[in-house]
Amino acid sequence: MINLMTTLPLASKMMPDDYVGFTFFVGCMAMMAASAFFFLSMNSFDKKWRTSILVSGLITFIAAVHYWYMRDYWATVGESPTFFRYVDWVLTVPLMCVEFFLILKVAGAKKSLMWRLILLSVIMLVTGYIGETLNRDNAALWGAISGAAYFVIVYDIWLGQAKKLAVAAGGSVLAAHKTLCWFVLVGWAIYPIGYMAGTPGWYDGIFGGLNLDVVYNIGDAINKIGFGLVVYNLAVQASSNKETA
Ligand SMILES: *C/C=C(C)/C=C/C=C(C)/C=C/C1=C(C)CCCC1(C)C
Repeated sequence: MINLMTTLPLASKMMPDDYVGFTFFVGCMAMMAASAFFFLSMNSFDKKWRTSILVSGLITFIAAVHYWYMRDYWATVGESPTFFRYVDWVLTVPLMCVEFFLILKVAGAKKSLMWRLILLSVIMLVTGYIGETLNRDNAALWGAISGAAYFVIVYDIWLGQAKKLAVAAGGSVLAAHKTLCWFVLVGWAIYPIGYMAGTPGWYDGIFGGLNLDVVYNIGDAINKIGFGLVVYNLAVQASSNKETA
């Protein structure tokens, strides 16, 4: 028993210069803290905002669990945890699409808008996964297909149906929608940079010096926690204004 304990350490050694491992570790803790924050604050809001806050918490909680695995995978195997990464995304990005829908429901958003965004996000992620793993030789092509789906999402929320609903809702819903749109346009654009840093293609000379995991981990912290805080802020505003919107 004593022997087992000494040969199977509870934590893998963390090298002081392992900045990739460091971002996995800090990312894991940040996601856990954010989840606790969203879950515990949930019941202080009007009923119609609770589901939105719950979804914010689910997004960071699912990420926290995946970061736990990714941190461990990186520490023991020493490779990019691509599989866990994409399972995390394929669960959390559709939930972000749900979040857009929940916010715009007050203006009469239909489920079809939500499913359209979810479908586009799944296309974006599956093609990205194929480019990173199964068909790396054509990574640039898969990345371009993924990018096309990404642009349709950007169009839908900035100029399409979602935008019209946000304008109809007005007030703090419109303001929150706009901020979330910026997250998708600028915050989500971090991911293709990580992809180009980690896959072979015409872009090698531009992004080759960056580390894919560090870029993805920074993107996740900004987009999952920041996105959730925008929704939290909307709930605070709308609950205190007693807006009818
Ligand atoms: C919480 C996780 C989020 C918000 C992940 C978002 C991921 C993307 C927006 C990924 C996009 C990609 C492209 C637009 C092209 C290259 C392949 C991807 C999948 C990295």
